[in-house]
Amino acid sequence: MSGGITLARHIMTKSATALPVADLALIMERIELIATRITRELALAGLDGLGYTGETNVQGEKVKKLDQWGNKVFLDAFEHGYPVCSLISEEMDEPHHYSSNCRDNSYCILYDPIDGSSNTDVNGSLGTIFAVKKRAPRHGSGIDDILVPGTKQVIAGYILYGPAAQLVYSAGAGVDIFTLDRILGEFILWKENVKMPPHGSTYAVNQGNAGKWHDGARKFVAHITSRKDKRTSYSLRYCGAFAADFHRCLLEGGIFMYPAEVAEGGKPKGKLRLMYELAPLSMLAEQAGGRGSTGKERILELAATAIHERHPIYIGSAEEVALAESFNVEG
Ligand code: P6P
Repeated sequence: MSGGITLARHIMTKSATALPVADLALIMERIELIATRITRELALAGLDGLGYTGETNVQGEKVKKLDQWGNKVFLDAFEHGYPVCSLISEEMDEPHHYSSNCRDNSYCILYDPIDGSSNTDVNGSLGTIFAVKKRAPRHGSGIDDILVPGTKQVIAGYILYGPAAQLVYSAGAGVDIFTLDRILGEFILWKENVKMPPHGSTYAVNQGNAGKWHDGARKFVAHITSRKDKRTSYSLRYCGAFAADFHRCLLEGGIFMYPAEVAEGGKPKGKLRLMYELAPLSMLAEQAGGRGSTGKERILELAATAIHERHPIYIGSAEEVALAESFNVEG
């Protein structure tokens, strides 16, 4: 047990963070509020049946009421969320700005409020994924200062809503994990400076799409499941929520992949979004000693040209990601 070290208390002990600890504390206090509100809602969602709205989001995906509600939880929290002045969300076509929060040291938060929302209906795990980037002084109404590589992220994290609600984040000084004590209503330190095992024994992918991938991706999966020895006998673990599947890699090693689909009617860039899914989790992977790759290049070096752009992803233990790259998984 960590002796009940709260998130706020732990932040005060952080050093060598990518942003001033005072700004980190202000931002993470809002994240903690959001996480607590979503945890409470999910506990009831199964009763309220927060199913589909009948609309589709910018991704052309059916929007669940929960996705829209989760986005509003962020908008409400950051309306009084100085020093964050801009929000970019999977659920909004365009960025949202709170000019009253703009100062020389203001930030943009990029997020997927409810990741894996289709799991709601089957009481499965879901996540919230977020990243924070510093805005340029006097940045104006454009977002060129946000369309920069993931190496410029100052905070990255996710909340995993599973049997327990856990908040995982890094501000550039290691990865720390907190578990929600629902009685206290506080996130309590569970593990600090978490390191990802150099290799694991599971892989996570929607194998139903294998026929659409590059041949190298199929060959990679065939290799790690060819049962010749322990290192080619991986088990498939895939739950349909990126944060949940990544969390397994963080703690036990292994790899998560969502390849490009080059076959007719496939998703040519894969499904997951760079700015608020791949870049934050790749920062966490690297902070924990793992890697995040497109199959060809380091995710954190990619600068988005559009806020909802997608890329293929191979993320997890350093050895598995390197092995995948050696199979030319993306052609
Ligand atoms: P598929 C959820 O919709 C999500 O964005 C990720 O959380 C998850 O890893 C992936 O898509 C699942 O996609 O195509 O396997 O249903």
